[in-house]
Amino acid sequence: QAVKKERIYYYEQHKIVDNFAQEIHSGLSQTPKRLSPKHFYDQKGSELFDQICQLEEYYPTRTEIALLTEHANDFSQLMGEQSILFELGSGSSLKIRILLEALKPSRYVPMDISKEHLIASSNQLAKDYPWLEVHANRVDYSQPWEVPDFGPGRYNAFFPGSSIGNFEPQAAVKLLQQIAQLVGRQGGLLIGVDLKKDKQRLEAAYNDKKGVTAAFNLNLLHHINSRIDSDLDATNFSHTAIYNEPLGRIEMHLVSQCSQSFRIGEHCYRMQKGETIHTESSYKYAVKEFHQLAKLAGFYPEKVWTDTEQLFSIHYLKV
Ligand code: AVI
Repeated sequence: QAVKKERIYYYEQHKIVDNFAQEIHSGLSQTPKRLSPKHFYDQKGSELFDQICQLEEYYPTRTEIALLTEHANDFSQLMGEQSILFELGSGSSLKIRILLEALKPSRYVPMDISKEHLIASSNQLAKDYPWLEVHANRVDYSQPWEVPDFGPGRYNAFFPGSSIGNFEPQAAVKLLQQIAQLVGRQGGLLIGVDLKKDKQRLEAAYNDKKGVTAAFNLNLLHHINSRIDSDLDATNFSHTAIYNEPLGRIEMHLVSQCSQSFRIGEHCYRMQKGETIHTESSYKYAVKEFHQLAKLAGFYPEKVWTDTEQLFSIHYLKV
């Protein structure tokens, strides 16, 4: 059921269950301990992520924006005008603006977990592009979701930022399958994917000199403290990010600086000095590898764009 909010339509189709405390407990009960990267993004975490995107070492954002700007005409030819455009994890408004201006879709359907962010950014876009109908959908990708049916038309989805890399490959295939269903036959997906490259460059991007990525990682502990009564002390942890070359992924961890025990809610946990909590994986895919993944999900690769340094790729996939 759509609700009209100022300039936009807003939908919250499925009941989004808040499993925060339970997810934290289940992650910290595993060996090795792990927490889902989706819990990075409270207010502070989202601000820190915006800062990461501006860092000199963090090449993905500016490289993707340059690619989008350079090839905007290609996208409108491939995806067609007057289409229905979904955006997954509508985080960066700069990227979507490039695409909206090139494609001039009749409907824009941003999908995001954060209600406040979703409504605020949707209203701003609706204000700046008065010709655009905006249908904001609140969605948690880790729970079953569906979006309203908009009837016949050309459906395309946009999934920028290499966020697909934060899913385990099996889960990534599942999510791509859901997107294929969303856009239907003849539909397409424009997706940004970070490329494999040398270890040094990758590790520098996740261990920036200013320590913003470290603050982003450690903020997960502050986020837990703010939502659950606990005696967790973030100063007992440090940030590390390493490239796990055999698995093709950057791994972020929080390293326990001492032997410690802490309580979160009614549960107690122990950690040895040097033991870690695995907080994020960021998979990197060579073009061919990503094509394989996309095919497993029922897409076929139509076109791919990369920058001259081979840092980042944008794929257009078709169902
Ligand atoms: C959102 N995601 C694609 C980012 C990444 O690069 O995996 C999250 C991030 N983690 C540390 N820096 C940025």
